[in-house]
Amino acid sequence: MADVRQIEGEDIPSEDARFGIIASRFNDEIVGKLIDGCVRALKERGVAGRRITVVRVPGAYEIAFAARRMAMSGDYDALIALGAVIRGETPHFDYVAGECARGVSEVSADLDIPIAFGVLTTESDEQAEARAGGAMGNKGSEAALVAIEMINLARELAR
Ligand code: INI
Repeated sequence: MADVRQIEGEDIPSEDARFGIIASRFNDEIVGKLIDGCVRALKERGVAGRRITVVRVPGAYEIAFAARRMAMSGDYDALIALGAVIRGETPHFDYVAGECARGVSEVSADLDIPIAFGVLTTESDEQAEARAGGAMGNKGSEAALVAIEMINLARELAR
């Protein structure tokens, strides 16, 4: 590997990077923790609050629509999708979770913008809690780091 060219996005955000978070209200207790973890992780790495926008939507199914409008605005360098789809609560879990993921990746590809996917899809409340600041970490914070890295990578690859 020593003789190959490797390109990786840095984990330090550039001062001008702008982040848009789309977060669903369904399972708000969980999603609130994802938002807190995400915003905290961005701020800890030096991102100013004025460079972070949080848009709320009713459920995970609506995330892609808001993400598309935000991407179309040109106001963001990366988006972060946050939500919680819990199987125990819905017979249409697979539709909501599947369409959310499909919609978000379509927006990313169609509008050429990195989108970090921090939407939990779990079997139970307990599994979701564990990933929202519990034993399995905070997927909102992890998504923030992904967004930082992907903005830097996108800039590297655009050169
Ligand atoms: N939305 C979620 O974000 N998580 C869920 O677990 C969920 N369940 O259980 O149904 C859910 N449903 C709502 C859905 O996202 C839409 O808001 C709704 O279908 C209206 O379009």
